[in-house]
Amino acid sequence: MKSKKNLVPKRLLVRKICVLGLGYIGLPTALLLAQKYLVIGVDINEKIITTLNNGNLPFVEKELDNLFRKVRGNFTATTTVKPADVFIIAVPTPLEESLKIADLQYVRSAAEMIAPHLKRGNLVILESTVPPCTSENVVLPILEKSGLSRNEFLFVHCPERAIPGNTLFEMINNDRIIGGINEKSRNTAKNVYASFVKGRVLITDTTTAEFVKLMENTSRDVNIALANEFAKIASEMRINVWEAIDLANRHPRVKILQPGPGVGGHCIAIDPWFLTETSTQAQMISLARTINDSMPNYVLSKVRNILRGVSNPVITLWGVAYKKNVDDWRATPALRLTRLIQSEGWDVRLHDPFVRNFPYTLQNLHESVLGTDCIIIMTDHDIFQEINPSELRVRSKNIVDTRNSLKKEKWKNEGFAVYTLGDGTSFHSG
Ligand code: SAJ
Repeated sequence: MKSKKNLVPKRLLVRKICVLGLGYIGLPTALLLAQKYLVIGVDINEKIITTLNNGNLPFVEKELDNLFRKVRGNFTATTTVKPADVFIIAVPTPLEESLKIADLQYVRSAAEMIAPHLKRGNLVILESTVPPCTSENVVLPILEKSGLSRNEFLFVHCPERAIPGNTLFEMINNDRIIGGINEKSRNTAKNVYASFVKGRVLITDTTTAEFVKLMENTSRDVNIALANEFAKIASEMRINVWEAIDLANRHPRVKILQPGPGVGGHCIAIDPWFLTETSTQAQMISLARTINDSMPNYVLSKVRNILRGVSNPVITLWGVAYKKNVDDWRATPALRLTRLIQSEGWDVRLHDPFVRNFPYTLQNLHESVLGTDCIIIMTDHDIFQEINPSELRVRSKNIVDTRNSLKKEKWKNEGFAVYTLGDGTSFHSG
C-alpha cells in the first residue's frame, strides 16, 4: 500500500496554469504568470472574455496594457475551466449585506468547476479573501469531490495584497504569504510565484494566512475610522485636523491615516466583517465599520447647513470611484451619499472621468454643474486639479472638499465658498 507521502508525484512540472476570475486581481496575476507559463484565464462573464479575446482590457490599471501585449501569445481567455497543472481561484467574495457575512458562492462554484479536472499532484491556489477556516471547511471538501483526498493534490491560500492603482508593482514587489496544507504544497506554490515575485515569500498554514489578510485590511479600516473620528472632534473644537495629523505624524511611532467621506472598495469596507462573522470578540472592528459608514451622513449634514434656505437645491458629486485615479466604484461612499441626497428630495448630478456602468447617470463635467448649488468632491482624482472654476456655470458658488485636495485660493479667487472636511473653520455640521 503506497504511503501517504508518495501519493503526490515527487515534483510537479508546471507548464499550464488555469486562473479562475479575471477581475482586478485575477487578470494581472494571470498575465504576470503568462510571462513564463501557458495561462488559461477563465471568467463566467462572457463580456470580459470577448473583450480580452479582442485584444482589449476590461478595466484600467497602470502598465497592464503593456504586459497584456507582451504575453498575449501565452494567454487565452475562456468561460470554461480546462485541465492544468495549477489552478488559481481569484474570484470575488462580496458581503452578504443583510447578515454581514462573506458570500462564498463564487469561491464554491470555482472549486466545483475545478474538481472534475483535478489530477493527482495538481496544485490549487486560493487567492480570494475569505473568513478564517474557509480553505479547510469549504474549499478542500469540494475539491475532494474529485475523488482525490487532500493528500493526493496540493493546496495553498495565498492572499492577494496588491493595491488597485499600483497593482502590478505591488504584485511583483510586495512580500507574499503562502499558507499551505503541507510542505510540498507550500514549496510548489513558492516556485510558481517565484516566476514573477521579487518580494520575500513567507510560509504558514492556510487558516493563519486567511486571518493575516483580514488583519491587514481591518487594521487599515480601524485606523481610517480613528482619523474620521479625529476629524469630527477637531471640527467641534475648531481645529484643523489636516494640520494636526501632519504634526502628530512627525512622532516616530505615530501614523494617522487620512479622514474622508467614507471607505469604499471591495476590500477595506468588506473584509472586517469576515472577522466579525466568525468571532464574538470583535467590538472595535464593528464600531470602526459603523464610523466609516457614517461619513456620507456627516457630509450631508454639512451640506444641509450650507444650503439652508435654498429651495429645490441641486447638488453635484465629483468622483464616484471609491478612491482617486481608479475606475472601480464597488462599495463607494458616493453611492450612499447619492441615495441620502435623493432621500432629501434634492436633485443630484454625478460626474466621474474614469467610472463606467455606475447605477446612476454620470454626466460630463460641465453638464454636471449646470445650475448647481453645491459641488462635493467625493473622490480626489488628480485631473480635478486642472478644472478652471471660472468656466463653471453654477447657480451658487459652493464647493465641499471631503479630501482636502483643492488649491483653495484658486476657487476662492473665483468667488467660491470652499468648505473642507475637518479644517476646523468652514466645515461645521448642523
Ligand atoms: N481611505 C481613506 N483614508 C486613508 C486611506 C484610504 O479614507 O487614509 C479610503 C479610500 O479613499 C478608499 C478606501 O479607504 O475609499 C480604501 O482605499 P485604500 O487605498 O486604503 O485600499 P484598497 O481597498 O484600494 O486596497 C486595500 C489594500 N490594503 C491595505 O493597504 C492594508 C491593498 O493592499 C489590498 O490588496 C486591497 O485592499 C485588497 O484587495 O484587499
